[in-house]
Amino acid sequence: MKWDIFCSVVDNYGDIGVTWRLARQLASEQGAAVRLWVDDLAAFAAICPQADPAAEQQVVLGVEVRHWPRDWQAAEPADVVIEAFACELPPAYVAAMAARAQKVLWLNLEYLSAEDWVEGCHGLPSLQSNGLQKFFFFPGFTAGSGGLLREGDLLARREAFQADDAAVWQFLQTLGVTPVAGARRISLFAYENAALASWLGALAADAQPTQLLVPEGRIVAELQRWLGVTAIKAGDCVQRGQLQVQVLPFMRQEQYDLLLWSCDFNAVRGEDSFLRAQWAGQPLLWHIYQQAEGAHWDKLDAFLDLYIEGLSAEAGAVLRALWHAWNAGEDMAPGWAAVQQVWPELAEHSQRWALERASQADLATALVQFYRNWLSYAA
Ligand code: TRH
Repeated sequence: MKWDIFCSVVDNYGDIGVTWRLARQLASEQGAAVRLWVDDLAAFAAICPQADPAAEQQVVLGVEVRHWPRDWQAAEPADVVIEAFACELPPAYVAAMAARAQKVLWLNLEYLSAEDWVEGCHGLPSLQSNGLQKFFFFPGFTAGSGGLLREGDLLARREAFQADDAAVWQFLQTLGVTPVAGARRISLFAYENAALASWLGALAADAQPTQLLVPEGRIVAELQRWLGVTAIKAGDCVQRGQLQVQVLPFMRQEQYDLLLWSCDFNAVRGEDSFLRAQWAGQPLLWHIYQQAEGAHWDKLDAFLDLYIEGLSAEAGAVLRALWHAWNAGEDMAPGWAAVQQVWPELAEHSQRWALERASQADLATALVQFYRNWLSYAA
């Protein structure tokens, strides 16, 4: 079973983050021979530093990673071709797909969304001008969707890690973090956000101490402004009231997962970190990727509608208010105070949510199943 996955890095790390996880899982769990074509190897090397950003071709953790050059060089198409997030395949490659004696399954992997229409569109074919069919594959949170990226042993590994204080401590030490006794540990990964100052203010004034861990990235400039410092870099640690802020280096993707597992609360963004925070089984705060004409608000509320099922009306409303304030750049103080009142319920719910979603077939398994079904139909 040969797979080609094409990833065009639009901005940030979500496109490469998702396709890299998928490629690895298809190779390690599904026995697939995977080529991952990436047009921006520097973004790849940021989440996977053992990769060589200058190599046209390399094998990393069982995946053949290829630079996707502007001037496309002919390559034999695989059995299954995934274009991630509607990136446009090289026309010569598409022509080769059409000319291949053995049929090729062509899939467009879409962005993750909890919106209702996803189930209705998942798996639909679209006839292309060259006679090929392209299928739309939608990841999602419900049974009628393509499922969520989740390695087979993910929850077991996470549970074992979280149950082992020494492992958590040891991991944090590798990042240069010394846990603060009695403090709530929070990770922060977000886009620029006008709500940050009010949240930091609330944390600094809180009765309980907080240790805030911030991988270097787009939020750091606002962090500096609030702290009143001109430059803050990885390794720096600053105390304001009850809040200790530590900036961390941007880390390898596997380490970032461990960071999420090591925290009591995770502020995440985009698509991949958002999902990984759910698998961490801890309460989370989502900074959604902004879309034109505010289209992201429907996406945010669709997720919340699903996520708060099973929570009390009060806890659901509190969570929604907090997420809305964060995404609207509004005052976080009232929402953060309200969240403290329902914290145990939110914490328990986060565990349950992860377990329930894990009962669904994962995305890689669903893709392989889709291919098998297609084969029996195409034969
Ligand atoms: O980087 P993002 O903002 O990506 C976004 C979204 O995917 C969005 O949907 C898309 O349209 C846009 O890009 C173009 O956030 P996301 O999806 O969480 O991806 C971040 C990746 O970076 C994820 O795989 C985790 C990884 N990461 C590390 O490997 N190390 C780190 O230190 C951190 C903070 C993240």
